Amino acid sequence: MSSVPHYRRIADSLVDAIRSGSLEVGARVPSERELSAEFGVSRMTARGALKTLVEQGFVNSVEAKGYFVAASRIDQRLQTLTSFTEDMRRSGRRPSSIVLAARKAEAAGEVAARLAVAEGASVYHLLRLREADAVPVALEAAHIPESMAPGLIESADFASDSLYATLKQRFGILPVEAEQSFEASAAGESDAAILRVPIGAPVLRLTRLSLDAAGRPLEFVQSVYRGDRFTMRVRLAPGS
Ligand code: 16G
Repeated sequence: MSSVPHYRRIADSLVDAIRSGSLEVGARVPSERELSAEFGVSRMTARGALKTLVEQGFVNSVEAKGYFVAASRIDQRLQTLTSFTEDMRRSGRRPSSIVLAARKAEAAGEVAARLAVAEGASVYHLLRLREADAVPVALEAAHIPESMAPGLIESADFASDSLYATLKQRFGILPVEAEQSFEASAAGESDAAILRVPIGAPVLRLTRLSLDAAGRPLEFVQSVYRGDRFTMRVRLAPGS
């Protein structure tokens, strides 16, 4: 008898089927009843296997309908200072955006402090729902001092244009250094509606402060990333 618990063995064999493509994204996963018959285990064991797969993000549970193979997660490398557009292209996905706000605003509070501008200074506010293969995956609220890129909002259509590419091509500036933070959180009512996840679904709250080559703050971004769509990955160097 193997020491691997039955539920684990069943979960592993379903993961193999998902990885090999014999169970495709969106396909229905065998039900508790079908798994218990196929593997000769109790319904409770079969349920344990399905629960494990949901927790690992391989399948979604749809109430009263069953279990379905989830779209695979976006493998987000954190080593390099790249844009959403570049990240999605690298992972073989098509990026798009829905612009929810693109306007001039007065810097206040944390935004002013992080961008090191005076309260009331003019900043661009760009709020975008970011999509990967037309699926909403992140909500990004960027603030950019107007003085860094005068006319930025008017000079591009951010439904299709990349912010970083626009900054580079039109203004000759690039973020060359950034500090990014991550916090686990739960989607509130409005984030949930925009990201099309249930209220309370896991999300990551990210902030990024990017600096240009001269060390000047270029953008301060507060983002909400869907917890079920990303794996954040970083390579660690040996400690000293
Ligand atoms: C990334 C950045 C964001 C930046 C955006 C530009 C985070 C966590 N990431 O999503 O700061 O504004 O790329 O993307 O904030 P774009 O060039 O595709 O518009």
